[in-house]
Order: sequence, then C-alpha cells, then structure tokens
Amino acid sequence: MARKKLAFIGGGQIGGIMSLMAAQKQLGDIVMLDIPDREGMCKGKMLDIAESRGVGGYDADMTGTSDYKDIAGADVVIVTAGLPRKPGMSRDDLLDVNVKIISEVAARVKENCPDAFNIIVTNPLDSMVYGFRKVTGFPKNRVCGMAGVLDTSRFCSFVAMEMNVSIEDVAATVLGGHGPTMVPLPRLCTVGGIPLAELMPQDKIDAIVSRTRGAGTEIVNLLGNGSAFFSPAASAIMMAESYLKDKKRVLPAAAYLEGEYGINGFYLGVPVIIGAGGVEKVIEVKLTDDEKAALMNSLETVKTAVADVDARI
Ligand code: TXD
Repeated sequence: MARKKLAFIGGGQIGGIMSLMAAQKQLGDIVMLDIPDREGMCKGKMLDIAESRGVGGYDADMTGTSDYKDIAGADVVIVTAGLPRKPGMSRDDLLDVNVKIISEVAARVKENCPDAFNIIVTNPLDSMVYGFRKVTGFPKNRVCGMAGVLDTSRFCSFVAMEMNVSIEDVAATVLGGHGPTMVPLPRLCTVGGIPLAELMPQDKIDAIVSRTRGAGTEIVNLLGNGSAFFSPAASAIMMAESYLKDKKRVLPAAAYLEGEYGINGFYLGVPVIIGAGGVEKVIEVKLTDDEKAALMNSLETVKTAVADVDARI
C-alpha cells in the first residue's frame, strides 16, 4: 500500500519539528511548503531530516518546496503558515496579518488537496480555522483546529510536575477558545483514576488553571522572539496520527459546532473523536453552571475575532 502523504504549510519552527516527529512515527511522506523566499529553508530542513533516517531507520520521502503542485493529493494538511507572537502581543494581534495568509493558503489547499483532513494551527486559532473552512467550503469533519490538545498537555504537565507523578497517569481536558478565556476542567482531571480534587488543595489547582491559561505567553516571554513550537508540533501530530491510523482518539479540538453546547456556527474547543472520518463526533460533556458560563464567555471572545474575519474574507 502506498505511503500516506502529509503536507505542512509553513516550514517554520512548528513545521520543522512536526516534520521530524511525523517522519520518526513513519506517518507517511512529508511535503513542507513555505513562501518562495523560504523554499531553500524547506529544502534544507527536509534534506537534513532525510539524512537523519540512517540513524532513525524510518522510511519517508521528505520534500521541501514553495510550489503548491507538490502537495497535490495530500491526505493530511497541517497549516502553521503565519506570524507567531512576540512579547507583549496577544494572539488576536496576529489576526490582521494571518487572516490574509490563511485565506491564500486555504484557496491553494482547496485547489490541490480537495479530500484532505485539515488541521489548522495558525493563531488566533479559533478564528483562523473558521476562516480556513469559510474559504475552502470543506465539510466540517475535515477542518479542525489544534489548541485543546496543547492546552490539555500543558495542564497535565503542570499537575504531574506539582505531584511528582508520571504524566502517563494524568488525564484532563481543556475546552473553549485558545487564549486567556480557555476553560480547563479540573473537575474532570484524574491522576491514576483519582479525582484531582482528592489529591491537591484548591489553591494549587487554581494556580495550575491560571498557569495553563498563561502558558503560551510564559514561553513567548522566555523565548523573546517567537512562541512555543515543540508542544504545538507534538499536539498537531497526535491529531494527524489519530486520523491516519483511525485511532478514534478522544481529544479536545477546535470543531465547528452546529447546536452542540447550545452553540451554532462557530469553531470552539470541545472534546471530539478523531478517526478516518476526520472529526467523527463532537462529545457533549455535562458542564456545571460555572463551567457553562466560562465556555460562553470564551465563545464571546471568539465571536469578536470571527466578526473581524468575516469582515475580511
Ligand atoms: O496552539 C496553537 N494553535 C498555537 C499556534 C501554538 C503555538 C504557535 N501558534 C501559531 O502557529 C503561531 O502564533 C503562528 O501563527 C503559527 C506558526 O508558528 P511558528 O512558531 O511555526 O512560526 P514561524 O516559525 O514564523 O513559521 C511560520 C511560517 C514561516 O516560515 C513563514 O514564512 C510561513 O509560515 N508563511 C507562509 N507559508 C506559506 N504560505 C504563506 N502565505 C506564508 N506566510 C508565512
């Protein structure tokens, strides 16, 4: 059986790490695309990964390009094209520039990979994934956004660090928009199956919720030039792997809602099942009144950004 094909639109920090991770997992052949000025960078990064195969022993054709013809027929498209934040910037500050990029990329993906499963990473995430789907007109099950997997991974990592336990035994989920209004759900977090509230005092839980909301900014400030890329790359590849291997993982992702959670016509982070059918199902978890209010509050911030996108594309 021919290998699958993954197209990464954007060959920067996240695109590069995703390419190595996808190759090491032997998810398929990989095409990294960027603007013409950075085609050499793509070719160099992909050749470098190809040359690491002698050590890693993974079979994958690695292509760097700026020609959209090279992504033709891709099974999975992951879009990181766009500017990242600098210290002092909010994710929404990126909207003006990145909506133009997403709009252009969406049109080219529609031309060349009409049947792909699309994972959007570019910020501001919830409105960029909305814009991508608006331009492509792809069905909602084939367009989702990567944010909840990252935010949940951050939450779980902070719990594991605080308790000095294996990350393997921490499970949680984070809903809502990818920003300060995101909705971690400590009530649903377990450590070895034990509810977090039985293991950690509320003030420490609150501190972890707050750190999770600010985790992206914390890294932007530490790096000084750009944003997180290892954890976002790993998160997007987890979603792609669930699709390519029909794993039917239950993951938080920005999914298009049509009535679920009482929300209609917007992308927002919710638990979904990702398998060969793409976003196969949105799972409606029962929320407390406070959690519901927090989700609606998060939706309001997303609505503002989406209105901006609708005014432009
Ligand atoms: O959880 C999440 N969704 C976020 C997403 C987590 C972290 C980073 N988040 C966002 O991903 C970040 O705010 C950016 O909007 C994207 C990509 O972040 P990255 O760190 O990879 O940015 P880079 O290193 O600047 O890479 C972006 C690449 C760069 O090489 C540009 O030349 C390219 O995008 N680019 C384009 N490629 C193709 N086509 C067009 N038009 C284009 N414009 C820029």
